[in-house]
Order: sequence, then C-alpha cells, then structure tokens
Amino acid sequence: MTDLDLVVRNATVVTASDTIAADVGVKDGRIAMLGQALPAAAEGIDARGKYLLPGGVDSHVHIEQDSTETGAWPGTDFHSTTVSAACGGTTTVIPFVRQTKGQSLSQAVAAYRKRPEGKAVIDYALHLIVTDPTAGVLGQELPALVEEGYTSFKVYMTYKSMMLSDYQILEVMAAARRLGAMVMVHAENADCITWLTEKLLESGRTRPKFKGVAHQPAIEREAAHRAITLAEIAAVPVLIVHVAGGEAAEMIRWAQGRGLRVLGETCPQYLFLTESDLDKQGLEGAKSVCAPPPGSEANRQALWRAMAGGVFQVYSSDHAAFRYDDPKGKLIEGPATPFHRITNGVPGVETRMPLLFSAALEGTHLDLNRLVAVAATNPAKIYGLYPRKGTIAVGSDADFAIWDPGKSVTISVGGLHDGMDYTPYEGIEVTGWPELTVSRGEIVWRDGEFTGTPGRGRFLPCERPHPINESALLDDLGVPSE
Ligand code: DUC
Ligand code: ZN
Repeated sequence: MTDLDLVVRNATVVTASDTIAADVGVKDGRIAMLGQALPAAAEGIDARGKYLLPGGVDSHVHIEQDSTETGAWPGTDFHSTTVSAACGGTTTVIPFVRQTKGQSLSQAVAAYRKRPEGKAVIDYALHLIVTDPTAGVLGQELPALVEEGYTSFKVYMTYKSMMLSDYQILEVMAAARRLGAMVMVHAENADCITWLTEKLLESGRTRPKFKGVAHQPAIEREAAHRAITLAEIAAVPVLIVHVAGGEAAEMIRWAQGRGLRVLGETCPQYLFLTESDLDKQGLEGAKSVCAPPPGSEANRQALWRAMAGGVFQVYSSDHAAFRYDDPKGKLIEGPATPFHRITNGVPGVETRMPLLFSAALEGTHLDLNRLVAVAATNPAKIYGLYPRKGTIAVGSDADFAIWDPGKSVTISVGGLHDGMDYTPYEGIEVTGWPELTVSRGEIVWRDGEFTGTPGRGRFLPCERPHPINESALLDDLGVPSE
C-alpha cells in the first residue's frame, strides 16, 4: 500500500532545462516524487513514448471582458475558456482586471473577481490594467493590491479609453519600482494609427487587410523604443506584450544588449499567421484581425529568428475571443464593417501550446526545453508564480500534460472547446497534442473527454516577481551616488 494518489510511469519529462526519463508521483495535488520505479499509486498511467510537460502558463488572456473600441462581448466565458486551455495543455491562465477611467482599481478587482467563481476549471492569477493612475491609485490602491497578490500592471500606449501619456506611464513605472511589481506595455503609437486610419478611410480603403497598413511595423517599433526608454528612465524592468513586428523585436534585442531588463512576449498569431490571412475572401480576413496585426512573411521569419535568438521570454495567446457570426462579435457593423471597426482579438488559448509543440518537434527555431521555458516556466517566474507553477519539481503543484508526439491533428474549430465559431488556425496540421492534462493532481482532460468540475480553479495570489534593489539598478545605469 502506498500513499501516492497518482503515478505516471516511463514518461519523457521535459522542463525548461532538462529532458529526463522518469516517473512522476503525485500526492495531495502536488508533485511528491520524481524518480525511477516509483511505488504503486491509487491510479497509474503508462506514458512510454510520450512527453510529460509542465502545464502551460498562458500569461496573457482576455476573459469576459468587452472590447473598449467596439463594445463587442466575447463569445466565451471563464468556463469555456479554461476548459479550452486545459484541453490544449495549459493549466494556469492570467487574465486582466481592467480599470475604467474614474473607477477605483480595487472596486474593479472586486467586481472582476466574481467572474471566475463557479466557472474556472484551472487556476488563475490576475494582472491589473491601469487606465487612471490617480494619486490614490498610485499611492494607496496599488500598494494594497500588490500585498494581495496582484503584482503586474499593464499600461496601454494606444486606445483612447485606456491609453496613458508618457508622463502617466512613468508614474505607473515608478510605483512598480517602489512596489517590486512588473510592468507590461501594449506598445503602439496611437496618433500614427489614427492618422493612417483616417487617410485610408478617406481613400475608400476599408477592407480588413488595411488593418496591417494602419498598424504598420514602424508604429510598434517607435512605441516599443519609447516604452523601453521610459522604463530605463524609471529604472524598472518592463515586458513588451504581443510583439508582432521584427522591428520591435530588434528594439528589445538592442535594449537587452545594453543590459536593460527588457522582456519580450510574442504570440501564435504572429508566428503562424501573416497579412495574407487578413486578405482572405470577403470579410474572412476579420478572423485574423488583432492589434497589432500579423505582418508579412519576412516579418514572420524575423520573429522566429528572434524566438531562436532568445529575444522573447514569453509566448502567450493574447486570447481575445469574439465570434465571427454574431452582431456583438467581430463584425459589429455587419458586412459593411470597415477594418478599424472590426473587433480586435483572436481566440487561441487551446491551440497555443500545440502549435509551438509541433514547431519544437521540428526543432528549427526551438526545442522542447525552450518551449517549456517560454510557455510555462518564464511566465511563472516573471509573474511570481514559480515554482508553484511552471515546472516539474518536487513540491510544485501537480500541473502537467502528457503529449503524444505521434498524433497528427488538423486544427479545426469543431475540435476545440472554447465555444467559438471559428479559429484563425483552421486547417493547420500539427504533430502532437495533449492526451491527458492534470491540474493540481486531478485528471481534467483524458482521451478527448473533459472531466473537471466548474469552479474547481483557484485564484493564485502572485508573489513579487522581481524584488528590485533600487540602488543597484541605479548603479547599473551609471547614476552617481552623490
Ligand atoms: N489587441 C489588444 O490590444 N487587446 C486584445 C486583442 C488584441 O488584438
Ligand atoms: Zn491582450
């Protein structure tokens, strides 16, 4: 008789650093043993010929959040999105609490915290979107919220209802520095987008493909460089989210080369889609409209090189799922919707890991260890969830997926679980798919069946990601002490 609840035998266990043949023993929701020939357990699984990876940490997802631009409402909720995540090998998601201008951030948190209740099937943490950095928010609310486990602040450089001035971004960054929180930046130049959009519309260019012109790579490049500069001045680490352009990636590489703590995140829509997806028949291109949008094939190759070269630390889905055939979805003005009124965002929480797993098996730009790093371990570290989440180690939560590298799947909306009416990855063939997902020791997805109960997912308070030694940072930047 043993006290293990679950043992997975003969797996090829992949972490961010190692690939080992091992058994994994689970007790009370945590990994209790790693080794060879582990004792029997209440349940045993043979994973010979399969990979066992940490459950993915998708650190950029939008759930039950309207579009500030079009007012669209997602076609999915906390239940369908987290089921979908688990079926794709992800066991932690980090959505956003968004403050509206004039609103108390703490009230926004209290209201949003109700949304996952009774619905989430995997664990979740929350980022804060700061749209109104008043003295009260900076001086009282953020310090209290950091103590409660909300340790990452996102700011926008675009979108009228959310964007901050450079001055305000510096204020948020300074607060993050004082509090040891992480700053995430959506980097696009708002005025450039507005000006180009006006010119395009004046000349009758309204089709989805013009989204790519209105958000051309220089717009992200300029803003990424500005965000890096602001973070340098505020002496704080910064993460540039959803990097779409090779040019912005160059800015990040440049900053990293100077020793600045600048991190980069990219997403499947930029590694697997291009501007040709925006230019499909009729309004089909709307299915790939997001901001920033996917770019040229040469741009896509540049992003893969940046992934191979270590520029990106995080690979997230930026899942923002608005239905195509729905008056409250992508095409808010129906068949006549011009590109700038198409709701931004693509679904991708379930396909994120399989797309990159397949690429990692090919091995051209990354291997499975690097996949684990960017899709699980790094986000867990950056957002203060490590080592509880993001790795396979004794004491960590038993969050993992068993991947069958022999399984070929043609991605199709019918095979996904997010409740959406399309996937932008329709028809892409991938090798490998999770056949089983375990969340805190419980099998929630096995052989095509989801078995987790709604509401079992728990809120994860985050630790401070980067305890910052302010004087050391200033020394790094060459600031004299007197
Ligand atoms: N862009 C955003 O800024 N947010 C959600 C979706 C998107 O495409
Ligand atoms: Zn986003």
